[in-house]
Amino acid sequence: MKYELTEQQLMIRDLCRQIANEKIKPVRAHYDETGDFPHEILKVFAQSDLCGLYVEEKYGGLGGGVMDLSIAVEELSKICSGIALSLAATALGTFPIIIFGNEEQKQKYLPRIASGQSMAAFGLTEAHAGSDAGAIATTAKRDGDDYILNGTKQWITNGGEADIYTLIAKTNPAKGPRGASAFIIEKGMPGFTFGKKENKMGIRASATRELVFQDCRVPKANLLGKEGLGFIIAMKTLDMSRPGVAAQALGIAAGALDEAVKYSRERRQFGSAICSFQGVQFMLADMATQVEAARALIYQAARYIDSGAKDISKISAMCKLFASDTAMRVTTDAVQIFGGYGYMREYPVEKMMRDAKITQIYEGTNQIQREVIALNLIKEAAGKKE
Ligand code: COS
Repeated sequence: MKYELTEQQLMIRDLCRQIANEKIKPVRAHYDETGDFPHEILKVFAQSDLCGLYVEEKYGGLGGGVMDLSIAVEELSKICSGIALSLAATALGTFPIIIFGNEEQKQKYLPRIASGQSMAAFGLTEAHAGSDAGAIATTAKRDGDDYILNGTKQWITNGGEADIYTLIAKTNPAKGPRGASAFIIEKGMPGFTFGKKENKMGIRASATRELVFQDCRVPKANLLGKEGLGFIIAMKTLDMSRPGVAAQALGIAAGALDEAVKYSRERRQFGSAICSFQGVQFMLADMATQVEAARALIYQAARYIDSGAKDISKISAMCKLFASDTAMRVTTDAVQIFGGYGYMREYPVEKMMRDAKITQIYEGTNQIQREVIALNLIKEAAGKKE
């Protein structure tokens, strides 16, 4: 299939494919087993100019957008979505600066991220505020030219490894979501420490950690946008980043499909390769069709976002929903095609199935995606003239 990719996008795809096969494949089982953070691979991403794909050239990036990032994440995730996630989660932490940062903030932080010198992370979720993002309890109290932050963020991807954190906290708790604001926080600021490192079912090569703020003093210059804009910043950031999760899910599904096709040609039962059995063929056909449909939707969403369109919530939620459900179905079927071997750690498909699950959960559960899609549909219908 041709996807009308630009020269730059074809280069990104081929480079990521090469890195995934040559550098990541030999070590993915090790990182999955140990849960260690793959610093050596992150260095390769930096040396290969992959950290600034979506950052403007004037800040040291390659000037691409969500589409370029999605292509990279898809390719890397075919081999290890846990390792690919470091790149996607840095984008999630960087989008608030790209969308809402002032010139000074962009000049200070984007070149560090684009060069790979610093990773970024996004801090929204808390123990009692997951789907209900407006219920966060972390506070930021104004004190002269500073804010004083108190609270704990939970399940933060790249937590502890990133140097730059975009964080949502309440500056006016009485105002609900309208009382939230967004800040740029740097590792090492007094009062900012890291809590529990999570031991996860999948994407084990990614770091997931608590961020703890105890009277952490943050200069006013680190406020993103204006006070009270935090919830909108979070929502717009998620609108832009969800295709990245979708691309991760697509990569997992496509990787599992490749493995299943290969295995079905090698594995013999009843005197024939199992790919000659219609029961297996029907499964492979459904898997391939779902993968292709997910790719079409993600590329459409990414290109629409990159076009500068404003009404991106619905398509962004749709591609995340569809691709992650696809990843779960396709990886489960891949394990089924491998049979007993698929359940064993020696084969890669059980890892893919474990990795797939989180894509239905993070950056908004698929139940939240359905709600976003439905609310936008209803809003569109209400705005239409009869
Ligand atoms: N873009 C811009 N503004 C948005 C928006 C978007 N995508 N989504 C909501 N808003 C605005 C609303 O228009 C509303 O503005 P007003 O105060 O002017 O009316 C405000 O934000 C509050 O919106 P709403 O009332 O819909 O908020 P809810 O508390 O009902 O929550 C959902 C809405 C469920 C969609 C939101 O909480 C959400 O996305 N939750 C999932 C969070 C998530 O993905 N967490 C994963 C962890 S982050 S990695």
